[in-house]
Amino acid sequence: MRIGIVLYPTFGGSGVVATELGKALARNGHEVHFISYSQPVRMDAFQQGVFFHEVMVPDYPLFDFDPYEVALTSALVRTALQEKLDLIHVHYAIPHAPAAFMAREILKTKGRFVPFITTLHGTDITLVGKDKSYEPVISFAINLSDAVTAVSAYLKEETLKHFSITKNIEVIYNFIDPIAIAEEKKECSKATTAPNGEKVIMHISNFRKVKRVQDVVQAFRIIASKIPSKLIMVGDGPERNMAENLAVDLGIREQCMFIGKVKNSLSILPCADVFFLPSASESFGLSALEAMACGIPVIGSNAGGLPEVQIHGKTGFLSEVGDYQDMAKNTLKILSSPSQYQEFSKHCIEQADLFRLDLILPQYENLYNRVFKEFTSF
Ligand code: GMT
Repeated sequence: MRIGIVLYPTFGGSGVVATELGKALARNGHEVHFISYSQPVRMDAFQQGVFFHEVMVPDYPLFDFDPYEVALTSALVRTALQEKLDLIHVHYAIPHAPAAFMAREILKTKGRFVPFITTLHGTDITLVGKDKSYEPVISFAINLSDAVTAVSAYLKEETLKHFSITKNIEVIYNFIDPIAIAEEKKECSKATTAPNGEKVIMHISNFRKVKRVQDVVQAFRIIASKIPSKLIMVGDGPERNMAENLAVDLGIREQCMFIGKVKNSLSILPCADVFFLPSASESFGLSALEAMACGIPVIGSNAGGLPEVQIHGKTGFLSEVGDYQDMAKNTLKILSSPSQYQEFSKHCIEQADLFRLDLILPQYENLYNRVFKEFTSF
């Protein structure tokens, strides 16, 4: 098949999932065309069957706000015609689903029938999509998609709760690629991050409010007061300064490393002993899954889709949102004995194995085939 994939090219989970999905589809013989405003971060080397089309938004002094959706729609129409796309798959509803809807309708007027699938990732529903400024358009674009998927059962329920949805939403979980993990694992050396054998607590995110990075720092203070440890904070975003200042105020700044954005989190994850994801809401928690695949137990919040990914008491622990004291207590429990830690680590690898790429990829391929057949049979 010739598939167009629309995505955010940045470090966020939806972009990572979309890029890894596209690369895997190309390895399976499909032709994949990524369409975005810049090259996806995880699309870093030439790969047979993978193409990138940059959406250019022309500068014009009249515009206070660049009409990205219009430029994206035009790019979709152009790419679909030139590359003879069979199907378009958009990741993150805003503004990708409305643009794909518009492109599909324009293509119809040109005698080309190109269905589109929308994958909901999280904040496109739970934070941004719900906002009244976007809701009517998002509801419409979801209902008029040729198929809709959500990355967790929680996200599906949230979508049904907050929008008037007439379309069936299928759950297709996020995935990990064991081959990529094995390759990246070689990159990281604990000798540099924890030279004196300290335990390493790690958090990776875009440092938005929803990630509650302050809870990571607060919990770390308690952990560090009991065992020699280091905190590695990976990523960047609006809450980074606050977290760094908090570390200073708590007198633990020396034990914390704020390293900023890392292109591929898999390259640093194996340096961790415990991974923290205390979000206020998390539709899936791809970074937690990646940590588990590396055998790293997860301390998280009992929020959103996280309980669908990790098992409380087996692959880590889930606490109530904001209860950093409980999170610290649970971390110390995991780290209290090497044999206990090994048990958690083993369960993490087993649990992450249920989300292997080779189990998830056919679900997308089946969906593509079904949608393509249904759409072209009219
Ligand atoms: O985590 C973020 O804020 C980024 C966001 C994105 O769309 O890039 O992540 C969302 O999609 C990921 C991939 O499906 C999920 O693993 C994350 O849980 C989800 N984030 C939230 O729901 C906050």
